[in-house]
Amino acid sequence: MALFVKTVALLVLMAKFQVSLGVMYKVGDSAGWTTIGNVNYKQWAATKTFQVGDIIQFEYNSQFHNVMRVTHAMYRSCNASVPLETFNTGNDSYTVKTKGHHFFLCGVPGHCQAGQKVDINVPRNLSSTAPTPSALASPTVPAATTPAPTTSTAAAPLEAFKSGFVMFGVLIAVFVVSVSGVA
Ligand SMILES: *[C@@H]1O[C@H](CO)[C@@H](O)[C@H](O)[C@H]1NC(C)=O
Ligand SMILES: *[C@@H]1O[C@H](CO)[C@@H](O)[C@H](O)[C@H]1NC(C)=O
Ligand SMILES: *[C@@H]1O[C@H](CO)[C@@H](O)[C@H](O)[C@H]1NC(C)=O
Ligand SMILES: [Cu+2]
Repeated sequence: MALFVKTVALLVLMAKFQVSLGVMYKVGDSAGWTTIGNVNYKQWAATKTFQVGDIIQFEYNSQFHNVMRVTHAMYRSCNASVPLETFNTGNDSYTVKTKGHHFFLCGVPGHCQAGQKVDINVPRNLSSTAPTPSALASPTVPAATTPAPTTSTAAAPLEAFKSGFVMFGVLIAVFVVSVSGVA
């Protein structure tokens, strides 16, 4: 029983902090990571709300491109000489582990200058309104106040799903507390 309670408690915590809810974003959507078609990666990123745990997927022809994670200065100047990380499989997944900016460019000469660069920014503020874990101790906390749906972005159904998931976690917590109270 104790293990069960711990497991459920962990699940609830994960739900609250949305640890397991990473979203996969394919850079450039169907165009992928390329210099063809003048994909506007700045615009692509601007329409997303990135969070820690999200997976950024770069799909490209590895004969022609690569992916380098770089500093802000290198990103700005398209300097690929000392990348922080290099990926070159043609299907690379980068898991966002920290808030803030994550800068990527293609290290093939000329490509970054042509616009093959992207800034994945996880706002440092985003989760500051997240409820504290005290909901576990007092399950009656009305955690179901759904985040105000933003304008018609594609992320809206996801937000609804997430808040639903959090609510589910709180329900489980209520259940566990009542069950363990009896036991
Ligand atoms: C690129 O960045 C490295 C490291 O900061 C620096 O040593 C080098 O001079 C830069 N190259 C150019 C062309 O700016
Ligand atoms: C790339 O990898 C993802 C999983 O990480 C997979 O879903 C996708 O089908 C792969 N794409 C290609 C072209 O192999
Ligand atoms: C962070 O929060 C402060 C105050 O809560 C706000 O003024 C600022 O605009 C926020 N920054 C971002 C990047 O959302
Ligand atoms: Cu390239």
